[in-house]
Formats: sequence, structure tokens, C-alpha cells
Amino acid sequence: MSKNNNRYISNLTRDTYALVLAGGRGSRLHELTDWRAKPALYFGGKFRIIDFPLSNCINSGIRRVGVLTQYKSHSLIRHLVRGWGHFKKELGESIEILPASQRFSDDWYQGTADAVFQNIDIVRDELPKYVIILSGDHIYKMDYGPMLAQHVESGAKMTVSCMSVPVETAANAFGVLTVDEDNRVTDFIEKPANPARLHNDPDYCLASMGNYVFDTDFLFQQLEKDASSSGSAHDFGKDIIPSIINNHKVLAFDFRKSAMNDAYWRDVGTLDSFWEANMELVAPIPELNLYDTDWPIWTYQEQLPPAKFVWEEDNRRGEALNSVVSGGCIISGATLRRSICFSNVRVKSYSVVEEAVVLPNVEIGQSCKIKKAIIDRGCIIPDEMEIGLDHEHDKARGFRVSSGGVVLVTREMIEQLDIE
Ligand code: ADQ
Ligand code: ADP
Repeated sequence: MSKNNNRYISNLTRDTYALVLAGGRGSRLHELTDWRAKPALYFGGKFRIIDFPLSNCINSGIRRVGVLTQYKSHSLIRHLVRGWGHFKKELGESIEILPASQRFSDDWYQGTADAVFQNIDIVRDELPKYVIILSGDHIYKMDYGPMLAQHVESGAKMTVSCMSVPVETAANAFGVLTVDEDNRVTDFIEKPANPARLHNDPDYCLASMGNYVFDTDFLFQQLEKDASSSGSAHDFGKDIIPSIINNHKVLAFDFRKSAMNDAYWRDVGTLDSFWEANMELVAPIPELNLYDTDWPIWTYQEQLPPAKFVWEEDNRRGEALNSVVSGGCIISGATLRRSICFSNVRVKSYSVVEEAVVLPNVEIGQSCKIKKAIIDRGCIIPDEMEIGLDHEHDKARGFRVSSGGVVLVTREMIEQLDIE
């Protein structure tokens, strides 16, 4: 059908402005988000979480993007400036960093709807026909084009991307939708204790992914109405969606229709899920293909020398098995197994590092043993330190041990140890 050709979709994506919500803390990540917003968190050996929605925009042909920042935004803004500053205005491309700056009132951003409301004038200047609002918190690859096409062809005022997830996963965690046979949203409850189950699959329910397409005029009207409503938390999930579904056409879009690979979507909101999603990448064939040249994930990347593995003269081999090792790393006489090393990590002789996610600029001294751990950026792990082998000992030293048995070590935790 001629309407469905690439040109049709590219006209829609060109008429769309994307707003990425990147102000959330992600408090269940504990000290990992003490100094950085969740979207700035490192992932997969060289990326930050925000690189995923931003790359999805670029690869989908949406080239005008605003990023709404608030909580601990320095690390995020630095990453955006370094890695995403190459957009060319002359080619119709722009990326705007939109920090909460009390432009309209004395308040910082309240809920997500307020964050968008406080930037209405900036979006209005761009004259987009459609606005796509994206959560900056998730790891996934998605072509937003088919979602936009469904939105326009169906005549919906708002479209919510969603996927079916087990009921126990969604309870108290996601916005849950009920839809009719035409995919029209008939009910929406934010984080219900007892999610509405799917008729044809009662163990599952339909969860919102926190990504929305709106007709621009309609969005502005709803935000203005919401801004003057005193009881509102000014949030899309809590207020805007439930208030419009009865009187306006709001449709669900099935993420599987435009997922790049088997609907991979991860909310790395806890230490365990962050560790697990990183660990999935060391599998021989991970579900998330980061080597797919058709859907590249862009990021900021420092100019660094290649990773190096040193087999030392006295037969201490530097090796990495089923691991991901980034530029600037030197693994010298040490063994990495099922681990991820971000850039500039040094691991010294006799050390064994297993199932660890090691963030940039970490130094692991000699004869260390590390298992099932997350080592935060810049940690200097002293010689002979053991992490993850005895959780009681880990806790006694001030390291955090998650419910799933992942040990988090940060610079501050190391610095407060009384080490000679
Ligand atoms: P949550 O992710 O729990 O649920 P929220 O904490 O509001 O909702 O975060 C949504 C997005 O907005 C995140 O990307 C976050 O970083 C960002 N954000 C939060 N507060 C912000 C602020 N004040 N300013 C700017 N950005 C902010 C949402 C939906 C659910 C849906 C899940 C899917 O509300 O309905 O199921 O996402 O994960
Ligand atoms: P990232 O590793 O995500 O780039 P950083 O570790 O550089 O983040 O921290 C981001 C921001 O937080 C920076 O402004 C940094 O100076 C600040 N910061 C980090 N750790 C501390 C700390 N212990 N005390 C005060 N500020 C800190």
C-alpha cells in the first residue's frame, strides 16, 4: 500500500518533536544514582541508558528532540553535550536540553506532565504536528514510525505504547491498560495493586511503557487544563491519561509491532535488574543485539587505545572469557569471566573477576577476587580485596548487598574503609 511506504512514515517522523523524560532519580538503584539521574546510568560496556531512546529517535527519523532533566543532571548534561551535540540546525535537526529552571513558576518540575507543560513554548516554536513523549529510563530498540503511523491512521488523539507483562511484574510498578477489540483504551490505572488481566491470557496484563504520541494541539489543551487543576499530581500516568480516555480516542500500540528484536525491553530500575540486564550481554547470543548495524546505538565515546590483555612473563595470563571489554582497558595477568568492563579499567595480576559490571576508570589491584558485583566509576580496589564471596563481610564493610545477592561498591564506600 503506497501509504505505508517509507516516504509516508518519514513525513510523519519529520513532523514529530520528541521529548525525552530524563529527570527521574531511580531511587531503587541506591548509591548508583546518588550522583547521577537514572537515564545517565552506564549500560552495556559503553552506553548510558538515555542513548537508547535517543538512538531510537535518530534511527526512526525523528531528529528534533528535547531532553527534560531535573534530578542530579550534571552527569547527564555532560554526556548529552559531549555525545549528542552534533545535530545540525540547517538539516532540521536539534537537540535541546531542557532543565527544570522555574521558567513559569517558582516550582521545579512536579510530575511528568508538568515537566512538559513548563516547556510548551519551546515545543510550540518548533511547530510539530505530533509530539512523542518518551521515558528516558529503559533499554530497548524501537522504531517509533509504525506507532506514529497507527496514531495518524486511527485518528487517535493520544497513543500509548504497551506490552503484555506478567501480572506480578506489573503490580504496583506500571500503568496498566484495558483495551477494547479496536485497541481503544477503556481503562488506565497507574501502578495498581491488582492489575486488570488479559482475557485471553489471565497471567498477563497490558503495561504502559511510558511512551506516548499526541496530536500537538490536543496535548497542549490537556496540559493547560491539568496545570490549573488543584488536585492533580501533574503526571501523565496518574492524571492525564485517566482524565481523557472517556471523552477522547486514546489507542494502545503494541510494542511488538515495531520492536527490533523480540520485544526486548528492560526497566533496569533495581540493582538486581541492572546487573542482570548487563549480564545478559555476555551470553554468546544475547537477546539485545548491540552489533546490529541497521539499528546502531549512538553514544559519547572517548578517544581511547584498544583494550589490551597481557600474558605476563611468569605465565600469568591476562584473559577474558565470555566478557565485554571496552577501550582503554588493560587486563594484565588477571582473569575476567562473564564480566563487563567499561572504558579505562585496569585489572592487575592474580585477580579473578567473575560476573561483575565494572564501570569506567576502575582499578582492581593484585590478587583480588570479585564475584557478582557492580563496581562504580572511579573505584580503586586495593590489592587482595575480596568482594561478593562473603556477604556478611561485605555488609560489615559498608558495601551494599541487594536482595538478589549483587554487591554494589562505590568510591565513597571504598574511601571510608580504613585501609593502610
Ligand atoms: P514511572 O517510570 O514510575 O512510570 P516516573 O517516575 O514519573 O514514572 O518516570 C517516568 C519518566 O519520567 C522517567 O524516564 C523519569 O526519568 C522521568 N521523570 C520523572 N520525574 C520527572 C520530572 N519531574 N521531570 C522530568 N522527567 C521526569 C511511568 C508511567 C507508567 C509506565 C512506566 C513504564 O507513569 O504508567 O508503566 O513509566 O516504565
Ligand atoms: P558519572 O560517572 O555518571 O559521569 P560522576 O561520578 O562524574 O557521574 O558524578 C556526577 C556529578 O556528581 C559530578 O558533578 C560530580 O562532581 C558529582 N559527584 C560525584 N560524586 C560526588 C561526591 N562524592 N561528592 C560530591 N559530588 C559528587
